[in-house]
Amino acid sequence: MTENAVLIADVKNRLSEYRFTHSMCVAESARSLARRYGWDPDAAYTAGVVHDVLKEQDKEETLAFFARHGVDLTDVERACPKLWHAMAGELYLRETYDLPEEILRAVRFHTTGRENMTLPEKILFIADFISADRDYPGADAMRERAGISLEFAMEEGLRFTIEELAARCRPIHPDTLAAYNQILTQKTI
Ligand code: DGI
Ligand code: FE
Ligand code: FE
Repeated sequence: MTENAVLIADVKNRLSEYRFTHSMCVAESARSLARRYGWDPDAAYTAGVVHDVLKEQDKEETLAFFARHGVDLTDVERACPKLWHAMAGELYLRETYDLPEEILRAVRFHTTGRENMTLPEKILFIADFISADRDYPGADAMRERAGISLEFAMEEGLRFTIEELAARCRPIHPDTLAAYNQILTQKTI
């Protein structure tokens, strides 16, 4: 597996200081969730470091990158550039580094979530909501939920995302809805 120092240098090079700090904070929160819920803390840290690696890449460049890789975006995906960095990030990391599949998948689904999320996918998804740099209203409530169960935090995070998108008349990706529906219908607390 590629050393963190190499990954951190790449991420630092590609992101503004603000977003680099965010990435390092997500790495810390992913590591602590991994310790709490039983994933490899080092893998979780790495996933946090790289999760937003292409977040600031130009839209045109990202579309060209998709075209080169034969990625066919759905209508919703084409309409939502905010979703691109997760899909493109996975592809970029896959072709550039030797990272475990579980990290690549966690990056791929960190923005939308999906049905049947794995533990690493859930951990990165929640780590992104509760990292130390997050100060939205409700951030502390999310941190508390994350200490109770990942699903309890996922429910709130997905509801928050869906409500905000609907309020702004934005399309909601089917994976986001599938994650939300599954969390609600399989709810145990
Ligand atoms: O990259 P970050 O800002 O750290 O966080 P993120 O990868 O969770 O991206 C959050 C953004 O993505 C936020 O503006 C909402 C948007 N988003 C998340 N799920 C969906 C979505 N946008 C659309 N249109 N549809 C979704 O299902
Ligand atoms: Fe992101
Ligand atoms: Fe992020």
